[in-house]
Amino acid sequence: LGFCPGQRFQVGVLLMHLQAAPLSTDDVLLEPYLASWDELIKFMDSLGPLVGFISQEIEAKTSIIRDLAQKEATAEEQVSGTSILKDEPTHPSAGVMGRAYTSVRSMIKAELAQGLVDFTQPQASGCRTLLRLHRALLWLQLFLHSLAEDGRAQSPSELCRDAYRVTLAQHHTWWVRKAAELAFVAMPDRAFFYRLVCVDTQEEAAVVLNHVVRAIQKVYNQTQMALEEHGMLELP
Ligand code: 1Q0
Repeated sequence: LGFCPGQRFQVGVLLMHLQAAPLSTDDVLLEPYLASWDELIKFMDSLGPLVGFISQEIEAKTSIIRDLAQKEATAEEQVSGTSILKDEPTHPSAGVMGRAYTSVRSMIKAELAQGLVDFTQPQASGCRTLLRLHRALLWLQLFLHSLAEDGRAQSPSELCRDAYRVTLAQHHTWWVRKAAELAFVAMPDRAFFYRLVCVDTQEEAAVVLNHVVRAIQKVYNQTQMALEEHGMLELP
C-alpha cells in the first residue's frame, strides 16, 4: 500500500478550514465549512468499516449542499446579472459555490426567496441540510472539549457517548441512536488521539484540542445566530 498523505486526516488542515470559515462577525463561508467536514470524513475513514455509515451520512449531507450550489452557480452564469442577489457584494469564493451559496446567510436569503425552505415537512434544502451538520458540530465541540479537559478519567469512547446523548441523540430516531451506540466502540483510545495530533501528553493534547474547540465554537455560534434569526433551528 502506497503512502497517500492527501487521504489522511490532519488536525492542522481541519483547523485551517475552520478558521477560514467565519465571515465578519455573524456569517460563515460555506466552502471552508464543507471542507472542514471533508477532513472529518478522513478521520472517520481511518476508524474502519464499522463507522462507514457515518462517513456516508456526512458525505451525503455535504453533497446535497454542493449540488444545490453547483446548480445555482450554473444558473447564475446563464442569466448573469439577473441573480436575486445581484446587489450582494461578490466574495472571492463565490465562483465555486455560486453567489447564492457563498455563505450561510446568502444561502438562507436565496433559498427563502426561491421558496426552497419547507418549514412543515422534510424537503432537501441547503438550510435543513446545514442544520443537520450544525447539530453534529455541537456534538463534536462538546466531545473535543471533554477530551481536552477530562483528566483521563474516562475513555474517548465514553466521552463521545456522553456528548452524543446530550446533543445529537436528541434529534435522532431510535434506530439511529442504536447504530450510534454501536459505533462508539470504534472510537480509539487516548494514545491514538495523541499520535493524531502529534503530542505525547494530555497537557499538550489539551492545547491542540482547545484550538480546535475554539475554532468550532466560533463557526457554530455564528451559524446558530443566522439560523435562529430565521426560525430555522427546527426545520423538518
Ligand atoms: C467513532 C464514533 C463517532 C460517533 C459519532 C456520533 C454518532 C453519529 C451518528 C450518526 C448517524 C448517521 C445516520 C443518519 C442520521 C440522520 O438521520 C441524521 C438526520 O438527518 P435526516 O436527513 O434524516 O433528517 N443525520 C445527521 O444527524 C447528520 C450528522 C451525522 C454526523 C455525525 C458526525 C460525526 C463526526 C465525526 C468526526 C469525529 C472527529 C474527531 C476529530 C478529532 C480531532 C482531533
